[in-house]
Amino acid sequence: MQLGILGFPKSGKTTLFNTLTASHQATDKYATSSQTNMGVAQVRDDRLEALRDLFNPKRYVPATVQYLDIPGITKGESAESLDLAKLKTVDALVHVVRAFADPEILHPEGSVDPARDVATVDLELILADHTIVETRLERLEKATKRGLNPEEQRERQLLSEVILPALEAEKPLREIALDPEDEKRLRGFQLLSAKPMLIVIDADETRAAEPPEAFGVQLRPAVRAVTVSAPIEQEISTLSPEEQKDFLADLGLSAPSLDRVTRASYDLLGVISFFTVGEDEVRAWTIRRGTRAREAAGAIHSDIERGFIRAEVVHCDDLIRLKTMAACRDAGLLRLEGKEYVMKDGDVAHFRFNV
Ligand SMILES: Nc1nc2c(ncn2[C@@H]2O[C@H](COP(=O)(O)OP(=O)(O)OP(=O)(O)O)[C@@H](O)[C@H]2O)c(=O)[nH]1
Ligand SMILES: [Mg+2]
Repeated sequence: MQLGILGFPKSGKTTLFNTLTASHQATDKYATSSQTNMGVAQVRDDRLEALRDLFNPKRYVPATVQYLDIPGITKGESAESLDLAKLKTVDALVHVVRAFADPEILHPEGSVDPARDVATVDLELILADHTIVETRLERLEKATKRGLNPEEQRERQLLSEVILPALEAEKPLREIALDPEDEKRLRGFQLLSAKPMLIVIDADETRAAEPPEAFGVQLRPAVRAVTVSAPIEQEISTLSPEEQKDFLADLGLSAPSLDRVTRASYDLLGVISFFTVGEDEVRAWTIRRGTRAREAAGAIHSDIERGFIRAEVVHCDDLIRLKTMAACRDAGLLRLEGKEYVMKDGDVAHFRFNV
């Protein structure tokens, strides 16, 4: 799972990236970065930590999310932007919006205005998509002479009757409901405005606990938003857990941004975790919401999916409460589930298979 961080220059992208991925990439008040960074963030999960404390495993493996941090985008250049093109393959976008005041750091638009920046960046994504869709339509138009096959005809209809009009109405494609077939058709184009988006408001320390709405940012469909103070969060991430708690409480926050951003990213992508436990390893696995047991087993190994017999499943809340698998079995909470079972967030599973 990969998320791409984008936004205007000097909005705090790399500061946030460093905190999320425990990296040390350069951030600067004046010089504009031209570097793309990639890093991995662990998704902190209280439930998995409780399981670790129960099993004391040799290996502890939390879920991870990958972040890509690209240089700031320039208004009006999105269609040709090579940096923006790097985000084609990501699963979701993280738009870092500047809300902090600092007279030394120039905003390319001349003033700090989060709602305007959200709209402007959306428009840039729409323009980049528009270019791709138009190019494809021109190609299909040319091909009509030789005759289009049914799939190409359907694609042309989708692009010219649904997608292009939406883009021309300046509507991000993530807001368009498509049937699964068309969604699949569209996925091949890797359009940016079709990707779910997390808006991260980078605010002054004194406003870090305020909701995004307090900055005038209206939430549209398929968008989530959180407020952080990126430099403060970076400081917090260097503290011990106890010190963190005090610091956060002073700011009126319940959890570090690292956790809030990775959690929101996770929710945005419609993914959940299931866990495997044992003396060797306690581990989280990431699957799409709605995944069935057999396919979930494939997240661990394709052999387990192929040879799937059944899953032994207990919810982590029950296991954490009763402490051992045996106690869960005695209480009738350890269930045998077949391949069609829809996995739930927080399930602890053991798969029986035969290859
Ligand atoms: N006062 C203040 N400064 C911030 C905040 N967030 C980031 N900065 C500063 O803004 C400057 C730019 O931060 P970066 O994280 O490099 O911004 P960026 O968006 O990655 O910049 P580019 O990659 O060059 O577009 C740095 O000096 C940061 O310390 C904030 O919330 N408050
Ligand atoms: Mg940067």
